[in-house]
Amino acid sequence: MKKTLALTAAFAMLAGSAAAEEVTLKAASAFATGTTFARPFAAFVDWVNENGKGVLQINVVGGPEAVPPFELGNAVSSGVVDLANNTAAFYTNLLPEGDALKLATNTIQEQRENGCYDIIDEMHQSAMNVKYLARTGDNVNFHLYLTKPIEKPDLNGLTIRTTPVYQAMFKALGANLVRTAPGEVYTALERGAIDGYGWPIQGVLDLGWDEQTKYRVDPGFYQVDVNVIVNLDTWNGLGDEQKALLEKAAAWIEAKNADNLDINAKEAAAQAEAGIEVIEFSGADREAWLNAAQDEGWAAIAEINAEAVDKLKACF
Ligand code: 173
Repeated sequence: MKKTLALTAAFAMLAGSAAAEEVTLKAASAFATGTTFARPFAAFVDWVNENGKGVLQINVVGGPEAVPPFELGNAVSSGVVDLANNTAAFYTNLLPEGDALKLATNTIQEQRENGCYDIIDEMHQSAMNVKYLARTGDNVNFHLYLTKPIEKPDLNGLTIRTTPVYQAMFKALGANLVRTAPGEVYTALERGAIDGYGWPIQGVLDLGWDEQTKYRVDPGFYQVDVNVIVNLDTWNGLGDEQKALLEKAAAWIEAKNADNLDINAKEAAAQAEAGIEVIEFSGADREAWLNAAQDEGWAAIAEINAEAVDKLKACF
C-alpha cells in the first residue's frame, strides 16, 4: 500500500514536471532592434532567458522588418507571435481606446496599486485577446520636431508626420497630418514631404533623424507607453511557474522606468550637440500647447468610448 502511494506520488510529480516543460515563446518588436524603445524589451527578454532556463524562453524573431508595426497588434492577437513589444498607438485598429494610455500622469507601479492596471488588462483581453503584461516608457514625454521654426502653438500650413498619439492635438492646432510608421520618417524628411514629426524625447539620434531636424518644441506632452503584450491563448496555456516568471520579469523591467529621467537628460544634451534648437513655449503659449494636448487627447477617447474615459481618468 505504502509502495503504491509512493509510486503514485512519483508519477504525479513526473506528470507535473512534464506539464511545466520548458516552452519557447516567439516574440517581435514594433521598434527596430538596438533602438531606444526596443532596449527595455531586449533587457526583459535577456532577463527571462537567464532566469527562465528549463521554464520558459523567448525567441525574438525581429523588429519592424519581421512584422510591420501597425500589423503587430494583429499578429499577437491571432497568435502569429506569442509576445510583442508594442505601443498602444500602433494597435488602435483593435483597441481604439488604448490610445488613452499616453494620457497617464502616474507610473505603472501606481496603476498596479490603484486598480488601473486591471482595467487596462481587461480592455486588452476582451478587445484583442492579449494579456497586458508590462508597461515601459514612464517618465518619457512626446515632442514636436520641425525643419522650420514656429512662434506660437499654431501648426497651420505645416505637414506633420503623426501616429494616433499626436493626431487629435496636432489637428486641433491646424496641421496637415500624414500617418507613418517610424521607418518612413527619415525619407519623408529627406524628400521634404513633411515639415516635422511627433516623437518622444528619446531616440531621435538613434534613428539618424537629427540630420534632418532643426527644432524641437518644448514642453513635451503625454507619456510614452511601450508595452509587453502576450497572446491570451498562449498566456492561458502557461503553467503557474511560467506565468510567475513573466510577471517577475514585468516588475523588473517596469522598475527600470525610473532610469528614464537620466536618459531623457542625456538625449536632450545629445540633441543640442547635434544642432537641434529648442523652441520653448512659455506663459499663455505653454498653457495653450499643453491644454491642446490634454483636452484634445481626452476628447478623442471620449468619442470612442466615454465609459473608458471615466474609468481611466479616475486612475491616471
Ligand atoms: O511616434 C510614434 O511612432 C509613436 O507613436 C511612438 C509611441 C511610443 C514610442 C515611440 C513612438
